[in-house]
Amino acid sequence: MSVAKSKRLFAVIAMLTMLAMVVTACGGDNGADNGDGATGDLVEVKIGVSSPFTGDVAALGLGIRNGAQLAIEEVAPELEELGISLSMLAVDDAADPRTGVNAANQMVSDSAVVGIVGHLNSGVSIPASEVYNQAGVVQVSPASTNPALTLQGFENVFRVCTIDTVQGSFAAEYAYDELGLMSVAVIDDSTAYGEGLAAEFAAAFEAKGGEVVSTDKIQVKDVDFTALVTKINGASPDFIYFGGMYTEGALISKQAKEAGFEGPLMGGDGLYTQQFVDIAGAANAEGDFATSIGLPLSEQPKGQEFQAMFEERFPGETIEAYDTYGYDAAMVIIEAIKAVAADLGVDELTTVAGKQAIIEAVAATDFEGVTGAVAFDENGDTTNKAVTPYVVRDGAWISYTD
Ligand code: ABU
Repeated sequence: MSVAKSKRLFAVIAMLTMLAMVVTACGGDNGADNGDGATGDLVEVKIGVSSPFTGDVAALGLGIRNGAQLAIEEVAPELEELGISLSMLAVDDAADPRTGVNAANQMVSDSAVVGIVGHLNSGVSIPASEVYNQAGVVQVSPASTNPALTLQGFENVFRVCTIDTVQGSFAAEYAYDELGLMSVAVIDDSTAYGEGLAAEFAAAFEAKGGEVVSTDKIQVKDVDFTALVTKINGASPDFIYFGGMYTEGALISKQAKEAGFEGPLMGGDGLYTQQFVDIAGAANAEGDFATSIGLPLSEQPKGQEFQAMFEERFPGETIEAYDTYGYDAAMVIIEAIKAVAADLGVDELTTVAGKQAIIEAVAATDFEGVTGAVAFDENGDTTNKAVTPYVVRDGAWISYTD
């Protein structure tokens, strides 16, 4: 390990002792706050982080928090030199729109919060974005892929993940051209994400010449898909496309295979976690496909560096699909904090003008993140449109090109 790397890791470990006292596992106000907006001579600044820390999709949500936490802990010593005490305010949104809006209100009511990393679910990010817009606080989603999020005309809303228009058409092209799959049963989970992705996929698949034999809706938390998979089996499509998250997707795969369906199930980034394989059972999931945003960790420009930091900080934990996006989303806000501190002074950071300047600095983002180049278009969408196909082989997701 290089001297520079050792020093960096040492700085991270030293910060842990301090931040462990203010960062808890499942939400609540994690920032050191003495009530007057200052910590000693330092100006107290917080980044809000909200995603599901509990519930069925907590694996992905906790990964986002881990990534953001790594970024905040990494730069905190540098910001302290500038007169800024930076901490994380982590609030569980439970993947629920109403809980997410409450989380958003809780975070923006703390005047030290100058930016939000969140949320995972598009169905949470979209209503919560109204709260951030009203409060004049920047939101950078690491994972919400529904196009509508950034089409609301809100200048404060950004995301570092690409969108489902890109992901859905990529999946359709991939299934039809690369995998030679010609007919599909489409299912979605009735959420903003699942509905949007399934519709994008189906339209693109039909445009290629593929046949959509059926379209069905399920609800999040449904567990019995017997009637649905029996109906799909009767139509004998080449595969099932599911727009939704891994919990329901895995159960559909399991029940379809157990009912004798021989084709694969395919879905989007909401399936790309080992949890999908574990819930479906490795034998049932074998050969299933998912697309996910960006590049595999091993191909992300700073993926190996991130992995080393992660394993040091969270020993025994798994890096999930959005951890590096949570890290880059936090870094987007951190870079903006630094720019505004230099332009206006640290005392302005938590004012209305300071938060507006942070929004403007985020819009001008241009740096090399862990996931690749980070910059935004006029809507606040990332300019990085990479999507990767994955397949389950021997009980684990691998990049399909491996
Ligand atoms: N992008 C997958 C999961 C999150 C969402 O967009 O709802």
